[in-house]
Amino acid sequence: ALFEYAPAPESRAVVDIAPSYGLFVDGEFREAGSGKSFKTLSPATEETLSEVAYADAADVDAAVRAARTAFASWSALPGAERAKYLFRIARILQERSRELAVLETLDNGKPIRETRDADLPLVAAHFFYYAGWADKLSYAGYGRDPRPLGVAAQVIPWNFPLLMLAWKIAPALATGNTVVLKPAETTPLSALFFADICRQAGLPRGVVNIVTGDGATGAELVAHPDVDKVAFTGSTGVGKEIARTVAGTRKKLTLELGGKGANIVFDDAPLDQAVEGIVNGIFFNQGQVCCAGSRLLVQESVQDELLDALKRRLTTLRVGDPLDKNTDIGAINSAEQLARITELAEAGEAEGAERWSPPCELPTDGYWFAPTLFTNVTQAHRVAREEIFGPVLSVLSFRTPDEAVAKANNTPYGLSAGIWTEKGSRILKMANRLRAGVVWANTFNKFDPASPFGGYKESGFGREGGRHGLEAYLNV
Ligand code: TXE
Repeated sequence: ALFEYAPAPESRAVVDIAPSYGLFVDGEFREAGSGKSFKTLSPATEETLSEVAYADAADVDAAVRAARTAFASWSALPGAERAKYLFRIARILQERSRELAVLETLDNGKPIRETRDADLPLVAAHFFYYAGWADKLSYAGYGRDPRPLGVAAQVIPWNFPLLMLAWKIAPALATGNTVVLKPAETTPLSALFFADICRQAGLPRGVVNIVTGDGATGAELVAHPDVDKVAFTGSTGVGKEIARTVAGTRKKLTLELGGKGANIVFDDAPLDQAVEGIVNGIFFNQGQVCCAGSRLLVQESVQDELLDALKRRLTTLRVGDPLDKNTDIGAINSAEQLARITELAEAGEAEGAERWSPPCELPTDGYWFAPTLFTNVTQAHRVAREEIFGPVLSVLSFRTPDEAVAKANNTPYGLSAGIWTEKGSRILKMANRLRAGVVWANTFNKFDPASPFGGYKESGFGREGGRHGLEAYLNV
């Protein structure tokens, strides 16, 4: 080991994971009709955490029916009444945040430092934020009696299980819709704990339903004829498939898909600060972030200096036990994801890019990938074009702002970008020319529920968060 340090593991005992879980339909947990189930495991150790019910078409149908029945009374509630439930949920999320942070870290593999300081605070903030909207929709110009869409089918990924749930469920409930949500197959547990929180908050039965399962379960849900709205976050391929399913139906659709964000560093940037932003941009959540700054565009005159500083910083990152409070980089979420990252990194080498990682010992059990830097990258390389969704940074250089814009925009995606410069005027000019839904300046991966988030181009359409996030769930 490069550094000697005392491990400071968070206590696993703060969370009580049952050996098995049912689906959450119409306010209660129940077995899948078929009796089928699947295992969810800890990606850091490969130990089984629990056995979870597998929903098929009949279970999905029961959940959609429950949501439809609940819609009549939920949508008729005064906004102030819906707000009370959302505030209550937000407070319970805060009260149970330590338990939920440990749970999320166990099921997902991400460091406890992140679930504790980023995921959970943002989850609660999202419910507080939309609770505040529930009784103010008419003032916001959505009419005296704003019209919810009906039953929302929501399919979410594994990289931010509880946060993506919050982004989906909070605005849907605030506007009077009811929900059937399907969490990802590798991270179903926090959604099931959330179901328990709904019960604890006294949320009327059927307003929130959770169906656990895989892609086939998601496809059943999206195709269900009594769904009014589909909201999806996940891979671009599945997003396109869902768009085809929904085409020609009455269903409204929002998609939040992949990205290949550029972090652009100009020669006048405070380089130490930029290094921290670059590290946060690509190694937060092991790089499994749709808006990750996975391409570094650095101005040629400072390239050597910046790369030296960046490499020094990478050698200080601690990779290992996600429950250790000192850990910076945890486990990759699944064997499949690890295989995808490995394949793309190997393609980078085969295509002639130069691969570098700091010396680090990876645990033997579980799914791990060392922080990785690719230099000598051209725009044609796969590591510069494809979403890797792992702790892998591809470095390109530029000379002029025009060249930086052209390279940053040279991607089918358009979710995020970062600019590092002391010049305010340059920030504004660049931000206007970057085809990305969010542009950070002298920072990266900053989120706020009041700020709309979403993509250009193949990163999807529709916005989540902010006032714009309401429009995805209302007939305006
Ligand atoms: O995603 P999927 P995967 C990207 C990232 C990653 C790649 C593959 O590049 O390497 O996608 O990840 C459900 N109809 N992102 O395979 O399959 C599935 O059960 C309806 C970016 O895990 O898209 C899960 O709940 N639903 C991304 C959810 O879709 C279907 C986050 C996401 O899984 C379905 C995740 C179908 N036909 C991956 N097939 C981001 N934008 O943040 C699967 N699902």
